[in-house]
Parts: sequence; structure tokens; C-alpha cells
Amino acid sequence: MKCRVCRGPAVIDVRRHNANFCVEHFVKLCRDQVQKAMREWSMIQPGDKVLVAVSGGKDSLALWDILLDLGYDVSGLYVGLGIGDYSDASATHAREFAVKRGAELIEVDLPSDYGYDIPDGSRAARRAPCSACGMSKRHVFDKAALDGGFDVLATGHNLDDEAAVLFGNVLHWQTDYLGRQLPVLPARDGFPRKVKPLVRLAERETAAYCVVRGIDYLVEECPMAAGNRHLSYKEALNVVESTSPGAKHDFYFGFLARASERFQAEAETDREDLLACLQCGAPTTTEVCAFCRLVERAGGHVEPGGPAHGPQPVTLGRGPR
Ligand code: Q46
Ligand code: ZN
Ligand code: ZN
Repeated sequence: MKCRVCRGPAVIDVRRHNANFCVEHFVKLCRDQVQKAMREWSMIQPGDKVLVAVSGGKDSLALWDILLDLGYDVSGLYVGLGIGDYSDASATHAREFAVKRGAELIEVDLPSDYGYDIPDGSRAARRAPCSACGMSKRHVFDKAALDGGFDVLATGHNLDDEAAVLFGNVLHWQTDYLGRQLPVLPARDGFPRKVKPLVRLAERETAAYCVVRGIDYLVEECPMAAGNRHLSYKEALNVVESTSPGAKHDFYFGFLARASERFQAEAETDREDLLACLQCGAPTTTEVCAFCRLVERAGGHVEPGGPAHGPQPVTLGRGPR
């Protein structure tokens, strides 16, 4: 097996590209794919302060590593979810990477800062763990990015993730979600710009990237992921990909090129109806946002480090006050 670029010994085959790569050219391929995605979607502008959401897993650490190597002003954000040993181990991986690279890591801990954890929060709110978790993370990510003066929030969603989400949204014809499923969402009142620079890399490639770069990532999967529909969509797409290399890429990028625009008007209409949450000021479609309601039901507190402070004065650009 020879590297497509230099003909030296290859360490990985990328069937989607019908090519093999040595370590040096595989690392270059990953960086090039990230740069290509960022250019294509104008994800990060010169001088932007970037916050990367890191879980300690392969995708977020690979993304952080690549953005640091490309010279971006980038800090990490780790959110402790209170999922037992899994959270302890994921924090360790995020911290060790930050120390190794001399990079800033901002930490928010749901149990100590908000008084609840994901297992209790999901039970109290009668939501599936991943639903309570995803919603909590989105809220904390947005807040940390805005509080820290970051221009852009980057997440490690890869091609497999995006194709699986798209598959689920199409399967159930969630047309409002389809309108929002883009690799970049512009900043607007109460939300930072959100970007997904890894959309051109598959899961297997981010794992291989970490291995060849010596990045010690958390291999263990979250124990609460069992039964998650997202995993079954990934498995289904993996079956297709195994007999038809490039199918995931065509599915996702074909959607972006030829279909996503058709759903954007509906997603835009939803955005017009946003209000400021009476508790925390975050944009929401209800008086009190879903995050504050979940925290309240779980017996936590909305303001980090203390009890909820009651209605906050807020100013939003759109919607009734
Ligand atoms: S951490 Fe949270 Fe994931 Fe665990 S509970 Fe589900 S969403 S699976 S990325
Ligand atoms: Zn090579
Ligand atoms: Zn709120």
C-alpha cells in the first residue's frame, strides 16, 4: 500500500477518495479538508476569536489540534455533564491536551455551576438523556462564547454525524431542522456564529488523525448513548457506505448543494418568533427557555454558582418584548 502523494509506505486507505496516504500526507489531507470547508463556507474570518467545544473525544480534539496548527486564536470549552466516570475521564483528556498544547481551556461544570447533572436532569424533565444533554450543551456553549467575547463557536461534528442527522431529518421529514442543517449558522442576537469545520472528514479519519498525531483521546463511548436513534442511523449509513464508498459524502453534500435552500424559508420563519427568556435572557420561543425549565425541574439553579435571579433585563432585536 503506497501513499498517493509520495509513493512512500501508506498507513491509511481512504476509500472515499480511492487513495492511500502516509502519515505526513494524511495529516496534510485532514488539514486541507478543514481549510477547504472553512473557505467554502466562510467559517472563520481573520482575527476571529474561536471557541472549540471539546468533549475529550477524537473529533473535538482533532479539530482543536488542526485549528491550533493552522494558526487560529482558539480556546477550548469543556462542559462537565456529571455522567459518572465517563465525565471524569473526558475532562482528563481535554485537560491533558490543553496542557500539552499550551492552549486555554474554559471549563463549565453542570453539577457544580448549575446544580444538576444529565442523568437527573433527563429524569426530572422526562426527556431522553441525549435530548436533555444536547439542549444543556447548546445553552452553555452559546453563553460561554458570548460571555468570553468569542466570534465563533466551532464543534467537532464530522461527515458521519452530519449524514446521520440528515438521514434522521429526512426519514421523519423534519423540514424546519432541514432548513437549519448547515455547516455554518450566522451570529444573531443571543447566538454566536456556529461552525462545523470537520464536515469534510469521516469519523474513521478523525480517529486516525488522533492516532498518528499522538493525541490521547477518550475512546469509551458515553454510557447514555445506548438506544440513541442517531447511532442506528449511523449504522445504517455505514452499511450503505461499505458497498458504495462515497455515499455519505454524496448524500450530505448533495443535500447542501441541491436541496437545503428549499427548506430555509421555514427555518427563517421560526427564528422571527424568538423572545428573550425571562430567567436567563437566552433567545427562546416561550417565556422561559427550555434550559431554565429543565434546570428548575432538576432542582438546580440557572445563574452559575447561585440561585436563579429572576427576570433579567434583556434586549433582543426581533420579536415582541
Ligand atoms: S454526551 Fe450527551 Fe452525547 Fe452522552 S448523553 Fe447523549 S448527547 S451520548 S454527544
Ligand atoms: Zn506520502
Ligand atoms: Zn432561560
